[in-house]
Amino acid sequence: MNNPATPTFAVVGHPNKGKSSIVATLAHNDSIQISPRSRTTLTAERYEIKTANGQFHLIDTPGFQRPSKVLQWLTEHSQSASDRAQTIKAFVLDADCRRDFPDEVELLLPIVNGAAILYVVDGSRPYSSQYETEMEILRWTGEPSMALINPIKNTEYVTEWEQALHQYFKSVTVFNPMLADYQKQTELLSVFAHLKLAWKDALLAISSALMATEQQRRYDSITILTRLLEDVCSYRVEQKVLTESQAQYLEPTLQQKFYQWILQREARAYQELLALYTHLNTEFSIADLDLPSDLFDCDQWFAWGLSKKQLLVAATVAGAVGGAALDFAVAGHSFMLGALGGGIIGASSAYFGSEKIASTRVKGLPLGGFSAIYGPVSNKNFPYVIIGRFLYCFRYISRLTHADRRALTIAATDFQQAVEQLEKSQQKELHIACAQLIKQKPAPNLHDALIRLLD
Ligand SMILES: Nc1nc2c(ncn2[C@@H]2O[C@H](COP(=O)(O)OP(=O)(O)O)[C@@H](O)[C@H]2O)c(=O)[nH]1
Ligand SMILES: [Mg+2]
Repeated sequence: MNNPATPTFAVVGHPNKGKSSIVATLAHNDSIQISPRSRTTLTAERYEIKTANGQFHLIDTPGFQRPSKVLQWLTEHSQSASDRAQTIKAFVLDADCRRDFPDEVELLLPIVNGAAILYVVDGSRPYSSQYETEMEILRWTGEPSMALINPIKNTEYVTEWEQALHQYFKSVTVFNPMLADYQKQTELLSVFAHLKLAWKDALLAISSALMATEQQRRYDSITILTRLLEDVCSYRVEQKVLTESQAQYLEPTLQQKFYQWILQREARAYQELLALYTHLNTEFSIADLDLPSDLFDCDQWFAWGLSKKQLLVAATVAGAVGGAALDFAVAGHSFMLGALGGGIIGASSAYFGSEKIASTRVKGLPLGGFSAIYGPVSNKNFPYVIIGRFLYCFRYISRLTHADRRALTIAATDFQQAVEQLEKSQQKELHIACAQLIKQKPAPNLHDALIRLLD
């Protein structure tokens, strides 16, 4: 039995219309079974969505199997419209009905117990009057309801569906569980707030809590990135050796150890992102995305980090090229690039240490022998590459709905655009923070500088 104060929705409809997908997306639960085979969901499953301002429940149900026979039973057992809700109750309690119509009993039971109705149809398949039987049965329950058109393959029949559904439902909306972002999800709850006044305050409070959670997740994502940057930019491997030449000989080994650690640290950040967005069953690897995946191949860096022009700007504002002589407002201006092009580009690539990511140093030890140290990263472009890769993965993971078990594609140049869209002072703050990281100095404004990249 439902607590009548807890907004509860039964997601119902024909088999294979995306009911479980919609529940997965709204419940942020990627363990819910979704399948192209019908009758994957055999019993009604309740999912509790808890927020700081209260909870709501979603009930995934099996699809209608024999609606005509069910409506026939109902009609035979009803005298007039005034007893229809009672007749539905009698139907779910009737032992013969439970045996003959297990799916319908399973899907109607939560509604009898006070759940509101979300009726799901596929907008890429034509409407037909066979659905009227299902809608008629739902109308008999007398419970508040809303229709969701899921455009599974395309939107070809959406208009036709809208016209038909409006005959049975006060509210009809297109809802694609694969793409529905946070706004679309909370919008759905807000619409429902106006369909059932008893739940209005609760649903509006839940919507605002969900919005706040989304903002918090964005903030926490940047915390994950900030820690990642601090870790990868300060990391070094060290090994004791007997002679200086042994240290040089060791460089490839140290380098490999170093690279491996950085990659593992980066992968850990992506796992943290997945967990933050409750994608607990999603396999994710940056190597699976259709972009250069080798972090240590500097030739591929323009796919991730700043453009050449942006690197020049960064070098300028971080104070390495031309010092105070270059005003940030003109840095990167096409006139300046044209006039000074070669020289400045050369200077900035010297500033960024174009080829090497890090190098080996050898240090004499007080008690004899030497220490070979690889790292930390000296290439000033490196933080931007890490940021670019992270933002790419952030966009992927934060937009991935819990119904979507496939891969998304996202433009690789997003990071360069995000930097362009910052105000000059914000760009400057970012460049200075990145330069501080490479200088092994504290970068207190790093989090603030990074979070603006999400806007
Ligand atoms: N492309 C696409 N496929 C969808 C969408 N919604 C559901 N599907 C697919 O349709 C099939 C049935 O989905 P499911 O949620 O299990 O439907 P249910 O039987 O109504 O619970 C699955 O293969 C889903 O991946 C959608 O919006 N877009
Ligand atoms: Mg299902």
